[in-house]
Amino acid sequence: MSYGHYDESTREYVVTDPETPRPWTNYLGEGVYGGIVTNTGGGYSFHEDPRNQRVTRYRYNAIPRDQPGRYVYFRDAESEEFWSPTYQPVKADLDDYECRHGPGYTTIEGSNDGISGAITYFVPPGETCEVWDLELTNDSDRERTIETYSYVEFSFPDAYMDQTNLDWTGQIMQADAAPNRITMVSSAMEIDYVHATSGHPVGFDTDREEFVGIYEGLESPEVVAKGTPRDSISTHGNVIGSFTHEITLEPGESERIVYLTAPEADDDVIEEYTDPAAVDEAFEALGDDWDDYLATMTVDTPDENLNAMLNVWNPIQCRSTLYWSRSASLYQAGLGRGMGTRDSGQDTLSIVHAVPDQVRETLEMLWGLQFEDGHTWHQVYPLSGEGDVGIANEEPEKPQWFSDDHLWLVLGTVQYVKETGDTDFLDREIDFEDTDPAPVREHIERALAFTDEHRGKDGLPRLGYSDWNDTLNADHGSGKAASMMTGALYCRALDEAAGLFEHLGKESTANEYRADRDAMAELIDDVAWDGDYYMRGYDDDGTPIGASESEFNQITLNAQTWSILGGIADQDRGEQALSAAHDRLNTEYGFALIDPPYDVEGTLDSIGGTTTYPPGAKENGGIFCHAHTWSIVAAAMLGDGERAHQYYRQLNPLEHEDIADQRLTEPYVYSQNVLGPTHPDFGEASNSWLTGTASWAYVAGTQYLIGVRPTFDGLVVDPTIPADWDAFEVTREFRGATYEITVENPDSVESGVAEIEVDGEEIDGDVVPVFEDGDTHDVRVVMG
Ligand code: IFM
Repeated sequence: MSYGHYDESTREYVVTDPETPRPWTNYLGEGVYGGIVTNTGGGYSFHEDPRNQRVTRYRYNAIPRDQPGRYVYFRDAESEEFWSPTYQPVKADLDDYECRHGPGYTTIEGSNDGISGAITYFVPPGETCEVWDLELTNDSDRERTIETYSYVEFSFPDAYMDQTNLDWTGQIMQADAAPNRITMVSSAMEIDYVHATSGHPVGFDTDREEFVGIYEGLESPEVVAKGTPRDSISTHGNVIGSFTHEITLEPGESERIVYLTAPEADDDVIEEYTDPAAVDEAFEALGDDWDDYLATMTVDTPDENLNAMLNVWNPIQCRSTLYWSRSASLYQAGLGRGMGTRDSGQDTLSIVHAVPDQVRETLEMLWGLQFEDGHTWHQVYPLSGEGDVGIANEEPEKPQWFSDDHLWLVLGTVQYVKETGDTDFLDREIDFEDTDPAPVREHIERALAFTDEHRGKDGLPRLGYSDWNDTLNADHGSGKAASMMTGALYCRALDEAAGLFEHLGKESTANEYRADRDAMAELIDDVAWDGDYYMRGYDDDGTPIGASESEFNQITLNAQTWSILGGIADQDRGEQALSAAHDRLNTEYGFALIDPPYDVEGTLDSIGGTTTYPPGAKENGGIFCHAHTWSIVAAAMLGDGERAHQYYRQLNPLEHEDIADQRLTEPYVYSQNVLGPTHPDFGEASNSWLTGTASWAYVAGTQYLIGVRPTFDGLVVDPTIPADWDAFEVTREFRGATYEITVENPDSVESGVAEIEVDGEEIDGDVVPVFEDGDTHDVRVVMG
């Protein structure tokens, strides 16, 4: 069953049935003021920090799952019937319904008995407010009078307090109302949240209980049912913003009402964005901004679903993850997690060509979380800059550091320099948590040194609280627990750092890092090779994890993929390892993370969090989509275009449109996980939007399948594709020039480049040069 379709002409995902299997969401804003909006108008907003500056409220774990939201009720003055053009919250049948999720905006249109309402929600570029632009149309053949009632429910800024300390927050928040403007204020704190509107409201409400009624719900608020706004002023309790307009329309006539919600009552902003002309201008500016962003790389291949993802929805999702890390979605409540060092470090890898400044700022923030010894805080609250060990807090007796966090920052930083050529960034002085500031290059050196100096059994990197797998908590302090995956990540980071230092003319450091890389790669290849594939590491007793001798978890995906990504396996072992993973772990929906999953009574203390999940869920044998992306990269690195493409398609959400009832999550963005083959709900996905899957799926698609990768000296074009792709095109912006790339595949190969012409001239080697001239350059690549 499908609930909508992708519209290539508008780049929108069009939802045609309001009762999607889960609320299907979109993100508003450009990382400062942000919001989540669902296909029925649900969702919530925040300013800079979803935990500490929440603007509108969300009811966690409620039914329906997305309420409250940004609603406008319609009521026919004659029939006294009321409904929501967004379907929710009234849930009255609509004659027509359509939700169009586009880049940075959502439009929901619903009509009932000849009256249609279309609401477009967006955040004007550069502003700290959200606009709801409502157009009401009389499609019937008689004059109609419609009353409209907006509804927004404010949150106390500290979203955790808002849920837990009602005794306090419920007394200190009060409302004020002036014509066209409702504010939530507090005499104790500087709070000035506002809901404003255009036109001539005939009434308002600011008190939730007055508006809704104590024994009613949002589906049938008393004020709307009776058709009489109460002009209520909330002196305590729950503050809402609601304006009532009364609109009389002749047949065929339309009228617009604009609403604004913001965390501060700035007169100029309110005046500007309650003026429909200014709203039109802002919406156009938003479109231009997204056009520019999405134009930085486009592809035209024989796979239309891949095109749609790489050109539109995957970079949209990557922008949201770079803005909000894993903090606020319908799955992550925005209460307990700030930005993750590991998570945001990986988010910087994908769209650095499109938003280099933002990537640099993110890296600066993340390097500022590093300690003198080289490890970093695990997470940070962006507003306060306060770092934290995150989930390690729950088990203070275990190491309070993670073996991988700092290494992702090395990859992100080198990728930033390759993309931009900005080597000055390496000289930028950034604070440590516990010692004097030092240039970024020294932060890199300390990160690598930390891993070098913290070893477990056999000299593999010590595990710490966990590695990439948050739920592998096997390090209890004996010094034996170790991670092959961190070892492979370390190899990749050393290799990247060696290239960087060579580029800077620091040959001896580069050579040292190459030697360290070779030593670690040899060591892993020696101690972690299990006969047919690589094992995953050791627990605190030195017992192998993810090895053929194990009772559970005899093989793990990450050990196989990272043996290739880390440059450890040679071609033979790489093929063997990936084939073993394919045979043991691959399913129609992608790779399970481990097999067999742990199936134990209680939990296994020697492994930790993984064993708290039932078999087939999340890290315990679920299809971990983030980890699956590395199978695409690994297959491409082995030159296996058929497999790389097969694995890409297995993950692509648009390929799952027709099984939406099984899948549940949005078919236009990646989810974090899918329940695995041993789970009764095999195929059901969860945690869409804010996941490392987004960044790595984009890296896998653009840099490995399509094969366009930045280097210090230019762009490499090195595709790995299915043999039956006979040609494809790419447009890529790189260091101030546009590259129009045509790839031809006359011999139906899967990888290999025979010839490259740039502006009609054949070049030596495979690196297309840097031009920095603002011009467009034609690149012709012939595979063979
Ligand atoms: O790598 C982690 C990520 O940081 C948070 N979600 C789960 C992943 C795997 O454990």
